[in-house]
Amino acid sequence: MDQIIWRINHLAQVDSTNTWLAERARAGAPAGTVVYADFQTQGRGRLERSWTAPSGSSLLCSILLKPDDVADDPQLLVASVALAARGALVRLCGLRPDLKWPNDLMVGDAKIAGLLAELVGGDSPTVVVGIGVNLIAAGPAQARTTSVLQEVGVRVTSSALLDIMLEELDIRLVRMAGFGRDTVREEYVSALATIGQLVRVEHHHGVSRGRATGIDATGRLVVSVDGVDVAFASGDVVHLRLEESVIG
Ligand code: BT5
Repeated sequence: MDQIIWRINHLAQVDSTNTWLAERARAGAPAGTVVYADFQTQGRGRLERSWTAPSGSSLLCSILLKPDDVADDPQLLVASVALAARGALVRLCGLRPDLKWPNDLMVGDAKIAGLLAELVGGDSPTVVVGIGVNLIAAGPAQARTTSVLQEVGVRVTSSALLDIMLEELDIRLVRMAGFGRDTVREEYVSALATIGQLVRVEHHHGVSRGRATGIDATGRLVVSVDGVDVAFASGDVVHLRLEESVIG
């Protein structure tokens, strides 16, 4: 695969970088179009939740990918972005967050980054992958969150993180398009703090509990529920170890 050409747009303010980029995608923007903003007035999380960050405190960006160009596997594609962000943080400041399935970046039980992937309609499959990384301020007080500054005392700028993250993403997209897909999957498994944990999975059909045992070939979380392996393509995961240790 040819290396993607990144076309980077910078905005002082936008409603949501994902919304902005989805509109550009519908108007024909090519794979590799990227937008990052200093502030979002309507930053979005998954399932209609919101993502909030003070102006200039975070990397708030979205990346346009066309899976036919790079892979036909959305979950591993999104994981590639999460792993790229993690790889960039390691390079820039030595911070190595764990991943929590599907794609949160965590330091211990505090969330430092979240990802939102959205399929955009059109002739060819098009995915907008958004990521918010807390750099100099943590998230809302009601959630357990942290920032790079809080963890390692380093002020990383959003443009520096974006540049290195795209370099790291290049490496993984090339792997995904060739024979390196297993390497990406292995990196995902080794970064996921979820594997081996007792978990509660909140999904479309209800709630399941069990031990997370791995990731299948397409990136779904495999959980042993009452002795039966169940694969989840989406959902919210709670790691129960911490809750249980509080309960006793
Ligand atoms: C996510 O959703 O974690 C996906 C977040 C994606 C944000 C990026 S920013 C650039 C791009 N443009 C967008 O509009 N969105 C993407 P979810 O797993 O649903 O988590 C949402 C929850 O995280 C909220 O309900 C809060 O509890 C918490 N939260 C909100 N802001 C946060 C922050 N800055 N840091 C940590 N947690 C936060």
